[in-house]
Amino acid sequence: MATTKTMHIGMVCYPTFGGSGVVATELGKALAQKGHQIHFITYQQPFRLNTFDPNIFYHEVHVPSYPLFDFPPYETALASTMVNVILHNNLDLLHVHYAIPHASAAYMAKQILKKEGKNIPIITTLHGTDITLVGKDKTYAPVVTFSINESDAITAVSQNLRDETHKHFKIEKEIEVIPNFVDVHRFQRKGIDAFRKMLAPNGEKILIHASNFRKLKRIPDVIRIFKEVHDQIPCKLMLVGDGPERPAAEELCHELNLMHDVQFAGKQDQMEEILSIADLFLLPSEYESFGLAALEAMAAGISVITSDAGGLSEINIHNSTGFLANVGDIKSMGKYALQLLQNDATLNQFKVNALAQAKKYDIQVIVPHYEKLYEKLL
Ligand code: GMT
Repeated sequence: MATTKTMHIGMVCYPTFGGSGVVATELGKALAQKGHQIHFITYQQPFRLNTFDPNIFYHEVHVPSYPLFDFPPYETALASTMVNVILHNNLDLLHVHYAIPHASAAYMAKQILKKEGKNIPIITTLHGTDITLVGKDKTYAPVVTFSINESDAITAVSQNLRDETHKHFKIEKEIEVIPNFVDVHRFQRKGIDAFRKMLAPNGEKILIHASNFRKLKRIPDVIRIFKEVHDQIPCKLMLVGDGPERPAAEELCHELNLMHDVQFAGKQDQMEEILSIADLFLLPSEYESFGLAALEAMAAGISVITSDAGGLSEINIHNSTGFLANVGDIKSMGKYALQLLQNDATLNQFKVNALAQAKKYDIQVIVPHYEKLYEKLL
């Protein structure tokens, strides 16, 4: 879509491995390619911000330490950096991803800029745990509610997250659903046969899971689903990512005598290459507002087996792109996995369906919704 005006946009996100940072970075990169000037404001270079683009700028938030501070005031440093970046680069708007503490820091920056005679529209995109886990905790809830309501526009990444937000907070504004997206072209299967053969030299099926290994991802379920499959057919499991649940996951693999067929790949940023060798993606999470990792797998033409929590049923279509089961229903998920892996014709049809579904969430389809929203605000 051709836009009428080139915009100068501030993009605020968490830079670490996690869906919200991925979405913010990929959105910024896509907008930069369309000619907009994008200014990332965060405490560390976002991990997917790995290519040079003359339209992309990165401003690091420094939090000076001082012996008095047991808790360095990141939010204050962030708000001040926002003010400086907005003024020095004449930004048109500020888009913050993940409410805490980005929406409240943005509110503070907006008020400071108002005194300078500059009005800066704030867009807050809600991603999931900022609402469902952390945000509704009463330690944060009053500030989260206030700063979301003070945003000029609010978006949520799924209908489920919009509903959850209304359920837990008194939101007076409309929340627009703009779903997450994926660059389908980039995720097209690369068919790196040598890589596949290294992991599965005897033609074993490859199952894969990728996450930040937090409790909510239910890594033990991933391993136990794999065990159900492994008991029946030769297969391998690739676990991508790292986080607090990893030691327990390794222990469980030893306990179930699976270690020789499980690979812990650690944190990886070339997901498209890794996904291209897999047959089936597992995401049995306790909750996912959206499940970007599953969408990326589908874009690589991989069928997915997920729980039915949160917004997962909005992207994974039962008995078409993959299967859904209740959270914790390892037996059903194992049965569904076998149903696909033991029948190549069905598996191939599901893969085709998964890719077709991912195309509905292609970057080219979704990014214009953000541009339209920005233009409306300006
Ligand atoms: O899932 C995580 O642990 C990371 C988290 C984040 O904030 O980065 O992901 C959330 O945002 C992603 C992008 O919008 C969604 O795809 C994930 O489903 C969502 N995670 C949860 O809701 C648990």
